[in-house]
Amino acid sequence: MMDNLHSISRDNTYMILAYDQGFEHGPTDFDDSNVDPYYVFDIARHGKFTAIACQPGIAEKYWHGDYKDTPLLVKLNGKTRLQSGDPVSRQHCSVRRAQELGASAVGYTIYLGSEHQQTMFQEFGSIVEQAHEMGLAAVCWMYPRGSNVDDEMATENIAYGARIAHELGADIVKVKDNGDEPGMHWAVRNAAQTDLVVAGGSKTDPETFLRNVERASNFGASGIAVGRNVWQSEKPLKITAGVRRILFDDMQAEEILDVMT
Ligand code: FBP
Repeated sequence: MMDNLHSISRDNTYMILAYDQGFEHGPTDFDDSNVDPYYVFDIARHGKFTAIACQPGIAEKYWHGDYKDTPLLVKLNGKTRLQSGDPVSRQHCSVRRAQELGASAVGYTIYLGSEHQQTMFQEFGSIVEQAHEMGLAAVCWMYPRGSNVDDEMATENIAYGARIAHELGADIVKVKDNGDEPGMHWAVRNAAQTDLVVAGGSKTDPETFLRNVERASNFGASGIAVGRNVWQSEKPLKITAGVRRILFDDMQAEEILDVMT
């Protein structure tokens, strides 16, 4: 395992807080509290997340002082919801800039099946090369999406994405979980030596969310990289404590929910 994978994981497990939704979705995801990056950085620190993922502008202005206790994962591309046609997300931040900001890892989203997938493969390929030269980990957000994709959540497409991320050299691949446990295990197998983590999705109730985290652990995911289910929660640190117990203490969602209620 490369050193920087160690620095964004604990016990070979990732608990990453994602905060790039302001770019991807816009202010509709935010309320009066979580619109403030400090609010989310506080959750990352006090909740003992193993890394925080954000865009470079946020990292530059907010990741300082005690917030640096949480390792930094800088996203190098992004697209908005004000974009039509097959999805493409181009690199807007260099690996060098991410390193200067203090990142341990860099992230990049690929839309598998988009007419523009080759552009994203090429950009991510160069990112992997540069990141590894600089000792940074390369994380691939891999989402099947576009005119060639009938079902973004089909097991076959998720597993295909996991494999491509592995073959492109990603250290970590982040995918959505479609709830099909054997199918997701197949995706883990296809990711092979690339660690697979799951995204959280739009906010659901704590019970469903914690059961999803438990399922991810069961099918062999190396952790999670979630956002809205934590920082949109009324009790973000309580939900985070539950996630930690599942990921690091092998507790069942059931046991945690008993204590939580
Ligand atoms: P959530 O846990 O809030 O779903 O975040 C995971 C994530 O991958 C974010 O990093 C990203 O902004 C978002 O989902 C993109 O998802 P989509 O493109 O499906 O809206």
